[in-house]
Amino acid sequence: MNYLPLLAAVPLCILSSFGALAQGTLLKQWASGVVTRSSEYGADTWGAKQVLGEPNTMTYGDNGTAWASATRNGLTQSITVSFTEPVYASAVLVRETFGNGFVTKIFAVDTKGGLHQVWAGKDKTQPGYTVNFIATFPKTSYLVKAVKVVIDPNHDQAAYEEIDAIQLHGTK
Ligand SMILES: [Ca+2]
Repeated sequence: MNYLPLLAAVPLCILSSFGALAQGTLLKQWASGVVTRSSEYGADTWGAKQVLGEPNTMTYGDNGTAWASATRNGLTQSITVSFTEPVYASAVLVRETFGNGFVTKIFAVDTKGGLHQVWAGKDKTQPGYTVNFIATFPKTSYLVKAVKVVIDPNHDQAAYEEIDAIQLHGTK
């Protein structure tokens, strides 16, 4: 019996494991730019730019430090935000701060501008608290530079559906 192939295979396995670690480090980025939005309640407070950067809305409720659409209820709304480092994406975090439970779809935007739906479903986030809703999906085979979050403004008829921050999870 020849043991040589087995012995030779061991160092290769170790090497490839280390390689995977180096390339597979999960990067978590807060949104850095607004690409577009369906509407916004204001240009400054409640404006689309309020989703950029780290969270700064710490209490549940109608806060001008989060994005709100122009009307409390009505047509489907969306916001598209970009990130500094394109990544192979595996999750999107949406920080919900009012009217929680409203995310219906998430699209990834590849580096050529192509739109890919990566998540659709029931957002079970409960109202009353600021909550990080995290949508996970199989890692994309393409680099993602932006995401489009689609929301249902009619989820809470008594509230605006507000987003404080959006974070993209992925590997370089
Ligand atoms: Ca509403």
